Amino acid sequence: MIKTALCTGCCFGLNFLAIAQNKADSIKSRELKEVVVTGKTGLDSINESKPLSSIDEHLQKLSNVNLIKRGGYAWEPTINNMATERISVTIDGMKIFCACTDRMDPVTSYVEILNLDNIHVGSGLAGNLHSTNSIGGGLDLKLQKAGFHAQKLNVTLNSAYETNGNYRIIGSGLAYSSLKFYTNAGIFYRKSDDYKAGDNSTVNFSQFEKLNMFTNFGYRLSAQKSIEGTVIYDVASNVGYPALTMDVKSAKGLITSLSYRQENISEVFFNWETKLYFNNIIHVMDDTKRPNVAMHMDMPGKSRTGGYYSTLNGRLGKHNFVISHDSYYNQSSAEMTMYPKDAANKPMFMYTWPDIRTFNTGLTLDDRYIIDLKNTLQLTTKTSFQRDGVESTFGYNTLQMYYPDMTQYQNRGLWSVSGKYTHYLQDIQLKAGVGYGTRAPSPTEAYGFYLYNSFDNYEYIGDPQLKNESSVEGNIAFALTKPTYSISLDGSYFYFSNYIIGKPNTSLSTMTIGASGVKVYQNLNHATIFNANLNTKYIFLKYFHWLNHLGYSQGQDNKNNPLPLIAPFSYSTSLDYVNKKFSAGVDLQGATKQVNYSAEYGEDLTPAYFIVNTSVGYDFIFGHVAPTVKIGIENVLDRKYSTYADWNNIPRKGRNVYINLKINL
Ligand SMILES: [Cu+2]
Repeated sequence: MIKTALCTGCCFGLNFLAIAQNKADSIKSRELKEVVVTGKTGLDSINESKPLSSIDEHLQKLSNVNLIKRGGYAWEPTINNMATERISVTIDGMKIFCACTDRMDPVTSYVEILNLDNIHVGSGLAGNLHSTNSIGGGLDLKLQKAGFHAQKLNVTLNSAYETNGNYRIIGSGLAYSSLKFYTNAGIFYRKSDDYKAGDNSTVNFSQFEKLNMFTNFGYRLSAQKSIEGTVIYDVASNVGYPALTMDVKSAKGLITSLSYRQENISEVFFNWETKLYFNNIIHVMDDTKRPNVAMHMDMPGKSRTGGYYSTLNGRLGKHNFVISHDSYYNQSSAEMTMYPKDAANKPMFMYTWPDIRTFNTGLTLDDRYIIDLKNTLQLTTKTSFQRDGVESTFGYNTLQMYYPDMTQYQNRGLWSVSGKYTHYLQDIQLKAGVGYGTRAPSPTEAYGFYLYNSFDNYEYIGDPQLKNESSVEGNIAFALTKPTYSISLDGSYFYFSNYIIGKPNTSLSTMTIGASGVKVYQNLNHATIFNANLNTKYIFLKYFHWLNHLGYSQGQDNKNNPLPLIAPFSYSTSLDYVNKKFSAGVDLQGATKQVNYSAEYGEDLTPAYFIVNTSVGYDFIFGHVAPTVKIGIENVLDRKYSTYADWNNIPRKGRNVYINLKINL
């Protein structure tokens, strides 16, 4: 159902079929282009053990993606051990920014798995053509499009139940295609109570509820011209965050776009797409259900983004190129009102994001030069201009007390350049790349005001005068693909200058009761992050697939101390039996002890763990109706564990039995 595309410009880790495809395609230079762009490959419904898993559950299977968890819902994705401020997450190329100062609402939380055709994961500086301000990589969530084909209507009904948390999922999707018009539409609902950890203890405040409505349409104006549109409305309500001190009353996202597309424009230009988009995110936090709240707080946040991009694809001789221009304007604001217990005292009001405005406009050039059948060279560069500041006079005056010579708005120039060389030698593919890129401080890093971080128990203040962070990246990858087995190894190294991170400032006093102190974002002279992945696959007795993954990462600051939230050595192995209608699998996932943790940022030693999961699936056919049933047990051994990425060590789910049902009508 959902496919995962991994930019082969970065890492091989995910799927060996992609590499095999690359190999086959390398024979014809024309097809090579298409493969290198997205390395598109699939985890189709029969091969996926849990088709109605959340996007988060799906993402965590990917080689260089991890997820930071603060509860049962809306996990924060990281790429190459870099989180929201260093990566780009887009929906069909649209920029969307979270409305929560506590990172409760990553962009991935506003879509549903059934909305998606595939997820494009790009590693590093050249990760995603639509990304801005990203160093670690980009996730582009590609929406389902029925497309202009012969007339066809497809309706699916989906339902799932999970025992742990009494988790219910129901949804329906529709896809209609014709030569003139197509549409996709869907409605999806999830609701879970508190889940239980491995020792059968309930993790309080881990409940959630989510409703998602989605539609996409396309209309063909002529043989080569078409318009397309998207509307997504997503509401999460009563979402608990057991790792944080607050929950969410409601998180609403409205995401819209309209685009114009023209194909086969001339001999040189074959595709031109221009998209206008607007999205509005409204986030309301809630602490009224928590016991023993020292001081009740109201903390609403909102984020609105309007933007456009125009992308032209062309081919000239041995050059396959993309020219893209994009602009966006974002308004992020969040506030906090504290109500003292003694009603005689007045409520205190603060702008935590003082109506922050960001305008960014940039030009991307990408060229893939096919030197010959065995060698290609790709060069990508992006130059952008950014103007950001605080629109609220109240917020500006407050920040000025800390930075007397700050200006209300400021301009920044950003750029990145990267190159990648690929060599094909029979069954072997070799890649080597280098790059340099910069990013502007995020709204929190530049203008955040007394944002409490429950991880290290500090309050954070931004610095509008931070320098841009920059990084040099080097990466290599090797892949060997044979009909029955494959091996791939990849590594990336980032050397940061002016790395942005919060450091304690003892001259400032805290506002939150019980906080350890105040940290201010600063530029560290340098920092490094290293990632390596090994993947193997072996197919035997025709139907058995044995996959293995090993991952290792390291991150250090300028004093060789560990950076926070860097994954320890991790491993997974899975054995699947896949025969036309029947599939079954067992897998084991684990990590070693997190030795290199950052005590300074609130981390402690995370013990080693492993868990075992198992599943079976069958595709039935009853006349015109084709139900697919998947049943599985997660954490079969009911282990109580948490990983390095679990905020405040909240334990993960204990044993969970699930059933997924999908009916094609
Ligand atoms: Cu929030």
